[in-house]
Amino acid sequence: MGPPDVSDTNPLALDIVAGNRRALARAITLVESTRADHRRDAVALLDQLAQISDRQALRIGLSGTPGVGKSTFTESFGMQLIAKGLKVAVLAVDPSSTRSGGSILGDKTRMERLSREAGAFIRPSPSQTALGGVARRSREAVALCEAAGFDIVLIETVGVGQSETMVADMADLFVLLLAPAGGDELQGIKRGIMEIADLILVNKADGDLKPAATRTCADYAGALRLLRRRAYDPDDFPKARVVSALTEFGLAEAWQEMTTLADWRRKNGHWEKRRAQQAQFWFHQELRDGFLTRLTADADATETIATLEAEVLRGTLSPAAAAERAIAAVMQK
Ligand SMILES: Nc1nc2c(ncn2[C@@H]2O[C@H](COP(=O)(O)OP(=O)(O)O)[C@@H](O)[C@H]2O)c(=O)[nH]1
Ligand SMILES: [Mg+2]
Repeated sequence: MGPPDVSDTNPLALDIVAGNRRALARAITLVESTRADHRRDAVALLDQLAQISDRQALRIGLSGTPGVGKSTFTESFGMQLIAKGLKVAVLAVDPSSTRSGGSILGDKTRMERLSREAGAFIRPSPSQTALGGVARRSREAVALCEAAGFDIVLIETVGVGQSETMVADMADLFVLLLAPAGGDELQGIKRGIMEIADLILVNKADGDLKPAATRTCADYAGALRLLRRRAYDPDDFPKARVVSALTEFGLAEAWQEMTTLADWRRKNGHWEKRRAQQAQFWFHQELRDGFLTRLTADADATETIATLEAEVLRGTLSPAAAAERAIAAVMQK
Protein backbone atom coordinates (compact mmCIF):
# COMPACT_ATOMS: atom_id res chain seq x y z
CA MET A 1 0.00 0.00 0.00
CA GLY A 2 1.51 3.32 -1.08
CA PRO A 3 1.07 6.62 0.69
CA PRO A 4 -2.58 7.64 0.98
CA ASP A 5 -3.92 10.13 -1.54
CA VAL A 6 -4.32 13.29 0.48
CA SER A 7 -5.33 15.68 -2.30
CA ASP A 8 -8.92 15.86 -1.04
CA THR A 9 -7.99 15.81 2.59
CA ASN A 10 -9.00 18.53 4.98
CA PRO A 11 -5.87 20.62 5.74
CA LEU A 12 -6.76 20.40 9.42
CA ALA A 13 -6.37 16.62 9.27
CA LEU A 14 -2.96 16.96 7.63
CA ASP A 15 -1.87 19.50 10.24
CA ILE A 16 -2.92 17.15 13.02
CA VAL A 17 -1.03 14.23 11.54
CA ALA A 18 1.99 16.53 11.09
CA GLY A 19 1.92 17.04 14.86
CA ASN A 20 0.70 20.63 14.90
CA ARG A 21 -0.51 21.33 18.45
CA ARG A 22 -2.79 24.20 17.60
CA ALA A 23 -4.48 22.11 14.94
CA LEU A 24 -5.02 19.37 17.52
CA ALA A 25 -6.43 21.82 20.02
CA ARG A 26 -8.78 23.25 17.38
CA ALA A 27 -9.92 19.78 16.40
CA ILE A 28 -10.70 18.91 20.01
CA THR A 29 -12.72 22.10 20.28
CA LEU A 30 -14.56 21.02 17.14
CA VAL A 31 -15.49 17.58 18.53
CA GLU A 32 -16.62 19.24 21.76
CA SER A 33 -19.10 21.44 19.93
CA THR A 34 -22.75 20.43 19.89
CA ARG A 35 -23.63 22.59 16.87
CA ALA A 36 -24.97 20.45 14.04
CA ASP A 37 -22.61 21.88 11.40
CA HIS A 38 -19.61 21.44 13.71
CA ARG A 39 -20.75 17.92 14.37
CA ARG A 40 -20.77 17.13 10.65
CA ASP A 41 -17.27 18.60 10.26
CA ALA A 42 -16.04 16.65 13.27
CA VAL A 43 -17.36 13.36 11.94
CA ALA A 44 -15.79 14.03 8.53
CA LEU A 45 -12.48 14.98 10.14
CA LEU A 46 -12.35 11.86 12.31
CA ASP A 47 -13.18 9.72 9.32
CA GLN A 48 -10.40 11.29 7.25
CA LEU A 49 -7.91 10.84 10.04
CA ALA A 50 -8.84 7.19 10.26
CA GLN A 51 -8.11 6.90 6.53
CA ILE A 52 -4.71 8.57 6.59
CA SER A 53 -3.37 7.44 9.96
CA ASP A 54 -3.25 4.09 11.69
CA ARG A 55 -1.15 5.26 14.60
CA GLN A 56 -1.97 3.74 17.94
CA ALA A 57 -1.04 5.19 21.28
CA LEU A 58 -1.03 3.33 24.54
CA ARG A 59 -4.22 4.62 26.09
CA ILE A 60 -4.05 4.64 29.86
CA GLY A 61 -7.16 5.37 31.89
CA LEU A 62 -6.39 6.83 35.31
CA SER A 63 -8.99 7.18 38.01
CA GLY A 64 -9.11 8.10 41.66
CA THR A 65 -11.01 10.22 44.14
CA PRO A 66 -10.19 13.92 44.47
CA GLY A 67 -7.03 14.44 46.51
CA VAL A 68 -5.57 10.99 45.90
CA GLY A 69 -2.82 12.53 43.77
CA LYS A 70 -3.91 12.13 40.13
CA SER A 71 -2.50 15.46 39.01
CA THR A 72 0.73 15.01 40.94
CA PHE A 73 1.06 11.50 39.53
CA THR A 74 0.34 12.67 36.00
CA GLU A 75 3.02 15.32 36.31
CA SER A 76 5.81 13.08 37.62
CA PHE A 77 4.83 10.00 35.63
CA GLY A 78 4.40 12.12 32.52
CA MET A 79 7.84 13.65 33.02
CA GLN A 80 9.40 10.19 33.29
CA LEU A 81 7.79 9.16 30.01
CA ILE A 82 8.94 12.39 28.36
CA ALA A 83 12.47 11.61 29.57
CA LYS A 84 12.22 8.31 27.68
CA GLY A 85 11.49 10.27 24.53
CA LEU A 86 7.77 9.45 24.52
CA LYS A 87 5.11 11.97 23.58
CA VAL A 88 2.40 12.26 26.20
CA ALA A 89 -1.13 13.64 25.91
CA VAL A 90 -3.24 14.17 29.01
CA LEU A 91 -7.01 14.43 28.74
CA ALA A 92 -9.44 15.01 31.56
CA VAL A 93 -12.84 13.38 31.66
CA ASP A 94 -15.01 14.97 34.26
CA PRO A 95 -18.74 14.34 33.99
CA SER A 96 -19.33 16.56 37.01
CA SER A 97 -17.39 19.48 35.69
CA THR A 98 -20.00 22.14 35.05
CA ARG A 99 -18.26 24.61 37.31
CA SER A 100 -14.74 25.93 37.15
CA GLY A 101 -13.58 25.04 33.68
CA GLY A 102 -12.57 21.50 34.32
CA SER A 103 -10.52 19.52 36.72
CA ILE A 104 -7.09 19.78 35.18
CA LEU A 105 -7.16 23.52 34.76
CA GLY A 106 -7.40 24.10 38.48
CA ASP A 107 -4.47 21.72 38.83
CA LYS A 108 -2.30 23.32 36.19
CA THR A 109 0.11 24.32 38.94
CA ARG A 110 0.65 20.65 39.76
CA MET A 111 1.53 20.00 36.16
CA GLU A 112 3.75 22.97 35.67
CA ARG A 113 6.76 21.04 34.44
CA LEU A 114 4.77 18.77 32.16
CA SER A 115 2.80 21.61 30.61
CA ARG A 116 6.07 23.29 29.59
CA GLU A 117 7.34 20.20 27.78
CA ALA A 118 7.28 20.23 23.98
CA GLY A 119 6.44 16.53 23.98
CA ALA A 120 3.41 16.96 26.21
CA PHE A 121 -0.13 18.08 25.48
CA ILE A 122 -2.57 18.76 28.31
CA ARG A 123 -6.25 19.29 27.70
CA PRO A 124 -8.61 20.08 30.57
CA SER A 125 -12.21 18.96 30.38
CA PRO A 126 -14.50 21.68 29.06
CA SER A 127 -16.74 23.45 31.53
CA GLN A 128 -20.18 23.03 30.02
CA THR A 129 -20.99 19.79 28.37
CA ALA A 130 -24.19 17.88 28.21
CA LEU A 131 -23.73 14.78 30.32
CA GLY A 132 -24.33 12.41 27.44
CA GLY A 133 -21.74 14.19 25.35
CA VAL A 134 -18.87 13.55 27.73
CA ALA A 135 -18.12 10.04 26.52
CA ARG A 136 -18.22 10.93 22.85
CA ARG A 137 -16.10 14.04 23.23
CA SER A 138 -13.48 12.19 25.27
CA ARG A 139 -13.32 9.22 22.96
CA GLU A 140 -12.93 11.46 19.94
CA ALA A 141 -10.28 13.57 21.66
CA VAL A 142 -8.35 10.36 22.34
CA ALA A 143 -8.57 9.45 18.65
CA LEU A 144 -7.32 12.91 17.69
CA CYS A 145 -4.32 12.66 20.03
CA GLU A 146 -3.56 9.27 18.57
CA ALA A 147 -3.60 10.61 15.03
CA ALA A 148 -1.37 13.46 16.19
CA GLY A 149 1.30 10.92 17.01
CA PHE A 150 1.25 10.77 20.80
CA ASP A 151 2.74 7.58 22.17
CA ILE A 152 0.79 7.74 25.41
CA VAL A 153 -2.67 9.14 25.98
CA LEU A 154 -3.45 9.46 29.65
CA ILE A 155 -7.17 9.78 30.27
CA GLU A 156 -7.79 11.07 33.74
CA THR A 157 -11.10 10.94 35.54
CA VAL A 158 -12.41 11.56 39.02
CA GLY A 159 -14.11 8.59 40.56
CA VAL A 160 -17.69 9.66 40.26
CA GLY A 161 -20.66 7.79 38.90
CA GLN A 162 -20.04 5.88 35.74
CA SER A 163 -16.97 7.79 34.67
CA GLU A 164 -14.50 5.01 35.47
CA THR A 165 -16.34 2.50 33.33
CA MET A 166 -16.59 5.05 30.57
CA VAL A 167 -12.85 5.73 30.68
CA ALA A 168 -12.03 2.02 30.87
CA ASP A 169 -14.15 1.60 27.73
CA MET A 170 -11.83 3.88 25.81
CA ALA A 171 -8.51 2.80 27.32
CA ASP A 172 -6.12 -0.09 26.76
CA LEU A 173 -5.14 -0.13 30.41
CA PHE A 174 -7.04 1.06 33.43
CA VAL A 175 -5.09 2.27 36.44
CA LEU A 176 -6.74 2.98 39.76
CA LEU A 177 -4.97 5.35 42.10
CA LEU A 178 -5.79 4.88 45.78
CA ALA A 179 -4.73 6.52 49.01
CA PRO A 180 -3.27 4.70 52.01
CA ALA A 181 -6.16 3.61 54.24
CA GLY A 182 -6.18 4.51 57.91
CA GLY A 183 -6.40 1.50 60.21
CA ASP A 184 -7.32 -1.77 58.55
CA GLU A 185 -10.43 -0.75 56.64
CA LEU A 186 -10.38 -0.88 52.89
CA GLN A 187 -11.79 2.26 51.38
CA GLY A 188 -15.35 2.08 50.21
CA ILE A 189 -14.24 1.08 46.77
CA LYS A 190 -16.87 -0.54 44.65
CA ARG A 191 -16.35 -4.07 43.51
CA GLY A 192 -17.19 -3.08 39.95
CA ILE A 193 -14.26 -0.70 39.90
CA MET A 194 -11.88 -3.35 41.23
CA GLU A 195 -13.08 -5.62 38.46
CA ILE A 196 -12.07 -3.24 35.70
CA ALA A 197 -8.69 -2.26 37.20
CA ASP A 198 -5.54 -3.60 35.54
CA LEU A 199 -3.20 -1.97 38.02
CA ILE A 200 -3.92 -0.55 41.45
CA LEU A 201 -1.42 2.03 42.63
CA VAL A 202 -1.50 3.01 46.28
CA ASN A 203 -0.08 6.51 46.22
CA LYS A 204 1.65 8.58 48.92
CA ALA A 205 4.03 5.79 49.92
CA ASP A 206 6.42 8.28 51.45
CA GLY A 207 7.27 9.63 54.91
CA ASP A 208 4.82 8.76 57.67
CA LEU A 209 2.34 7.33 55.19
CA LYS A 210 4.64 4.66 53.82
CA PRO A 211 3.75 1.86 56.27
CA ALA A 212 0.02 2.51 55.79
CA ALA A 213 0.49 2.53 52.01
CA THR A 214 2.31 -0.79 52.13
CA ARG A 215 -0.41 -2.35 54.29
CA THR A 216 -3.16 -0.98 52.10
CA CYS A 217 -1.41 -2.32 49.02
CA ALA A 218 -1.21 -5.82 50.53
CA ASP A 219 -4.92 -5.65 51.34
CA TYR A 220 -5.78 -4.73 47.77
CA ALA A 221 -3.47 -7.37 46.37
CA GLY A 222 -5.41 -9.86 48.49
CA ALA A 223 -8.74 -8.51 47.30
CA LEU A 224 -7.62 -8.69 43.67
CA ARG A 225 -6.71 -12.35 44.05
CA LEU A 226 -10.29 -13.08 45.09
CA LEU A 227 -11.67 -11.74 41.83
CA ARG A 228 -12.49 -14.03 38.96
CA ARG A 229 -9.61 -14.45 36.53
CA ARG A 230 -9.98 -12.54 33.29
CA ALA A 231 -9.09 -14.11 29.96
CA TYR A 232 -7.19 -11.02 28.85
CA ASP A 233 -4.69 -11.07 31.74
CA PRO A 234 -1.45 -12.95 32.27
CA ASP A 235 -1.25 -14.97 35.49
CA ASP A 236 -0.11 -12.26 37.87
CA PHE A 237 -2.50 -9.49 36.80
CA PRO A 238 -4.27 -7.36 37.92
CA LYS A 239 -1.68 -6.15 40.40
CA ALA A 240 -1.36 -3.71 43.26
CA ARG A 241 1.76 -1.62 43.89
CA VAL A 242 2.83 1.28 46.02
CA VAL A 243 4.04 4.54 44.52
CA SER A 244 4.77 8.07 45.57
CA ALA A 245 3.90 10.66 43.00
CA LEU A 246 5.73 13.16 45.20
CA THR A 247 9.09 11.38 45.53
CA GLU A 248 8.64 9.38 42.29
CA PHE A 249 9.18 6.17 44.25
CA GLY A 250 7.83 3.17 42.32
CA LEU A 251 6.92 5.08 39.18
CA ALA A 252 9.49 3.33 36.99
CA GLU A 253 8.18 -0.03 38.26
CA ALA A 254 4.60 1.03 37.60
CA TRP A 255 5.55 1.86 34.02
CA GLN A 256 7.27 -1.49 33.75
CA GLU A 257 4.06 -3.24 34.84
CA MET A 258 2.03 -1.31 32.32
CA THR A 259 4.31 -2.15 29.41
CA THR A 260 4.54 -5.79 30.48
CA LEU A 261 0.78 -6.07 30.49
CA ALA A 262 0.33 -4.14 27.26
CA ASP A 263 2.97 -6.24 25.48
CA TRP A 264 1.43 -9.47 26.72
CA ARG A 265 -1.99 -8.41 25.50
CA ARG A 266 -0.59 -7.39 22.14
CA LYS A 267 1.20 -10.69 21.72
CA ASN A 268 -1.84 -12.70 22.70
CA GLY A 269 -4.37 -10.93 20.52
CA HIS A 270 -6.21 -9.26 23.37
CA TRP A 271 -5.17 -5.74 22.45
CA GLU A 272 -6.74 -5.84 18.99
CA LYS A 273 -9.74 -7.71 20.28
CA ARG A 274 -10.37 -5.16 22.99
CA ARG A 275 -10.03 -2.27 20.55
CA ALA A 276 -12.45 -3.98 18.17
CA GLN A 277 -14.96 -4.56 20.95
CA GLN A 278 -14.64 -0.97 22.06
CA ALA A 279 -15.26 0.23 18.51
CA GLN A 280 -18.31 -2.02 18.31
CA PHE A 281 -19.59 -0.72 21.63
CA TRP A 282 -19.18 2.92 20.56
CA PHE A 283 -20.82 2.21 17.22
CA HIS A 284 -23.94 0.97 18.98
CA GLN A 285 -23.79 3.91 21.36
CA GLU A 286 -23.64 6.30 18.40
CA LEU A 287 -26.51 4.47 16.72
CA ARG A 288 -28.71 4.82 19.79
CA ASP A 289 -27.81 8.47 20.27
CA GLY A 290 -28.27 9.18 16.57
CA PHE A 291 -31.71 7.57 16.42
CA LEU A 292 -32.84 9.38 19.54
CA THR A 293 -31.59 12.74 18.31
CA ARG A 294 -33.32 12.28 14.98
CA LEU A 295 -36.49 11.11 16.67
CA THR A 296 -36.70 14.12 18.96
CA ALA A 297 -36.05 16.41 16.01
CA ASP A 298 -38.96 14.90 14.06
CA ALA A 299 -42.23 16.70 14.79
CA ASP A 300 -44.52 13.83 13.69
CA ALA A 301 -42.59 11.29 15.69
CA THR A 302 -42.57 13.53 18.74
CA GLU A 303 -46.34 13.91 18.47
CA THR A 304 -46.92 10.19 18.07
CA ILE A 305 -44.75 9.51 21.09
CA ALA A 306 -46.50 12.16 23.17
CA THR A 307 -49.90 10.63 22.34
CA LEU A 308 -48.72 7.15 23.27
CA GLU A 309 -47.07 8.48 26.42
CA ALA A 310 -50.39 10.00 27.50
CA GLU A 311 -52.01 6.58 27.13
CA VAL A 312 -49.28 5.00 29.22
CA LEU A 313 -49.86 7.67 31.87
CA ARG A 314 -53.59 6.96 31.89
CA GLY A 315 -52.89 3.27 32.17
CA THR A 316 -54.73 2.44 28.97
CA LEU A 317 -51.63 1.13 27.24
CA SER A 318 -48.67 -0.81 28.58
CA PRO A 319 -45.21 0.74 28.26
CA ALA A 320 -43.99 -2.13 26.08
CA ALA A 321 -46.99 -1.98 23.73
CA ALA A 322 -46.68 1.78 23.49
CA ALA A 323 -42.99 1.51 22.58
CA GLU A 324 -43.80 -1.11 19.93
CA ARG A 325 -46.40 1.16 18.36
CA ALA A 326 -44.14 4.19 18.48
CA ILE A 327 -41.37 2.29 16.73
CA ALA A 328 -43.74 0.87 14.14
CA ALA A 329 -45.10 4.35 13.40
CA VAL A 330 -41.67 5.90 13.05
CA MET A 331 -40.22 3.06 10.98
CA GLN A 332 -43.00 3.40 8.39
CA LYS A 333 -41.79 6.78 7.31
N1 LIG B 1 2.73 12.75 50.65
C1 LIG B 1 2.26 12.74 49.40
N2 LIG B 1 1.35 13.65 49.01
C2 LIG B 1 0.93 13.61 47.73
C3 LIG B 1 1.38 12.65 46.81
N3 LIG B 1 0.74 12.86 45.64
C4 LIG B 1 -0.09 13.90 45.82
N4 LIG B 1 0.03 14.38 47.09
C5 LIG B 1 -0.66 15.53 47.67
O1 LIG B 1 -2.05 15.26 47.71
C6 LIG B 1 -2.79 16.44 47.42
C7 LIG B 1 -3.74 16.19 46.25
O2 LIG B 1 -2.95 15.92 45.07
P1 LIG B 1 -3.55 16.11 43.61
O3 LIG B 1 -2.50 15.65 42.68
O4 LIG B 1 -4.09 17.47 43.41
O5 LIG B 1 -4.77 15.07 43.66
P2 LIG B 1 -5.98 14.89 42.61
O6 LIG B 1 -7.16 15.62 43.19
O7 LIG B 1 -6.24 13.42 42.59
O8 LIG B 1 -5.55 15.43 41.30
C8 LIG B 1 -1.77 17.52 47.16
O9 LIG B 1 -1.59 18.26 48.32
C9 LIG B 1 -0.53 16.75 46.80
O10 LIG B 1 0.65 17.46 47.10
C10 LIG B 1 2.35 11.69 47.24
O11 LIG B 1 2.81 10.81 46.51
N5 LIG B 1 2.75 11.79 48.55
MG1 LIG C 1 -6.35 16.76 40.04
